[in-house]
Amino acid sequence: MVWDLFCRVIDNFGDVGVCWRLAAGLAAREEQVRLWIDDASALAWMAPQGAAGVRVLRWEEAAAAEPGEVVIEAFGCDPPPAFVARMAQRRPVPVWVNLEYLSAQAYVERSHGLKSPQWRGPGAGLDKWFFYPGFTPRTGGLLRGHPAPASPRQWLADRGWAPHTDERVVLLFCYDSAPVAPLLHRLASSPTLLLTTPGPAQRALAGLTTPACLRQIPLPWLPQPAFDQLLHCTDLNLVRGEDSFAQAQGCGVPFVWQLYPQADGAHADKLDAFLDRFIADAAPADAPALRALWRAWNGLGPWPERLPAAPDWQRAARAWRHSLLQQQDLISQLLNFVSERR
Ligand code: TRH
Repeated sequence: MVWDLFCRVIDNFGDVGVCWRLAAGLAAREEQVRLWIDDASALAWMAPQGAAGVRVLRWEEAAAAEPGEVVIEAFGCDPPPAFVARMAQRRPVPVWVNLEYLSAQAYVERSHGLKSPQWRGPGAGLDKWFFYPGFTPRTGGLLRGHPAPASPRQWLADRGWAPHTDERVVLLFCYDSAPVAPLLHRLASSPTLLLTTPGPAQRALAGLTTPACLRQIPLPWLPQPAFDQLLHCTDLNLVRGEDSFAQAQGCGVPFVWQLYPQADGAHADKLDAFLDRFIADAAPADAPALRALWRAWNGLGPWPERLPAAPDWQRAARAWRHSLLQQQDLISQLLNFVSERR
């Protein structure tokens, strides 16, 4: 089938990151994907080779296009009205799916799969379906990334990022608001190689004196497959937003999430909702310290004295990965969801 995937880049890279991963994943299942995007600039480093089966097209050109069998509206981005009008004229009408943001909150299970009949506007008569990613069988699941490299240590060494024998490897991908200084202070308890992503992470380190036993290697922007693999090669991943957060969970490596800050503080509920599930399922030994660390990293509470102990944290991360592997991945679920509604 032909899938029209609409992506409007708000800021940062999650919108395009999720949409690219979805587009490439659908194309890998022999679907034909047209990615209509208003700002494709990040794809230059995120997907330098593109993907067979995916055409990246300019948003404004969609108005003149004939809709395919499926239209995916990412994060409620409102496809161009002229395109929606053509959808209403098409026979059979396309399956129209709104792909929502990822959250562990209870509303997701209540909302996933609901139909929203369109009474007014260019799409009058069409049904829009809500599809929510999530962590439980009553959600649409998660987009799965690229698998671990055969030898993580060799993968790092091939790129000049190999740790010294006694160093743990930590990836830092964060927003400008991240409290990096107290994090470095706690990482300094043992030799650490800190791999920093471009932008806020590297800017934060530039402004700080790094502790003696902490060594930084600034990374370039990596193509998404390489970034996925990197997450498998570390001992701790500090991730952010939506897609790197989702990918880190598939690695069985301890992770800390910095949420996209929301003015009304809604991100605090999102954080607690996820941690409630993670703690209930993976049962980390030092749950209070883990929750304190996550809240402190998001500016929502005081720092714990030390980081959770690594061996148990690794066990919990592997347990969580195992739980997530029990659910069907998002692309498989989306394919079924669409074929049931055609
Ligand atoms: O960049 P983000 O903060 O994106 C955010 C969130 O998606 C948030 O939900 C959304 O509301 C906001 O954008 C508008 O973090 P995220 O979601 O992890 O997206 C980053 C993408 O970039 C992800 O797909 C991973 C990819 N990436 C690479 O491919 N290479 C890299 O080197 C790095 C650092 C990231």
